[in-house]
Amino acid sequence: MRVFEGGEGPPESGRFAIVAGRFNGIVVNKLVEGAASGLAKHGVGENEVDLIWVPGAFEIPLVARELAAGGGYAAVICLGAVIRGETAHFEYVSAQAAGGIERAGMDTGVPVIFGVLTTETIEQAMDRAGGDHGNRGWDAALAAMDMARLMERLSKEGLR
Ligand code: INI
Repeated sequence: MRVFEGGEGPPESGRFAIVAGRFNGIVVNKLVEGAASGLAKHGVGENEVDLIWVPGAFEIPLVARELAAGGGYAAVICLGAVIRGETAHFEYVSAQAAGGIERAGMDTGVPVIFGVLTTETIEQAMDRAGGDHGNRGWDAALAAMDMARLMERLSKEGLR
């Protein structure tokens, strides 16, 4: 049996994009910091990372898709914070973000990573943005490198 997995560290080549929603910026800034340090600690140079801000999580999918389709990125990392306590349209914003981010990856064949927090309260969001429950931005960066490496490997093997 042949087994394939991405593993740790960056791919041999390829840049990374981070698409971040400005809404709930106090949380999302921490996610961006987590993602940037996750990439840096694994040897991705600062010049190999582009950070693109959009108004909120609702706008992430469009930009993620465009970047995945045409930007030459190994992976696109989507970061945002949708907090139920703050909005009546939580369901719409979170569902659009999740579905659109998934579609961006499926449409383009480029890993598009879901690092959007969907929580009940701002406290829960802060816990997951460098607080007691780690940093989802860091986790998203690791998933991006893992998937980028896996795709590179599958390409080399002629499996995609
Ligand atoms: N955007 C978020 O990223 N998080 C939220 O919690 C949120 N709330 O609460 O509404 C939110 N709304 C803005 C939305 O993403 C769009 O930017 C806006 O609707 C314009 O299209």
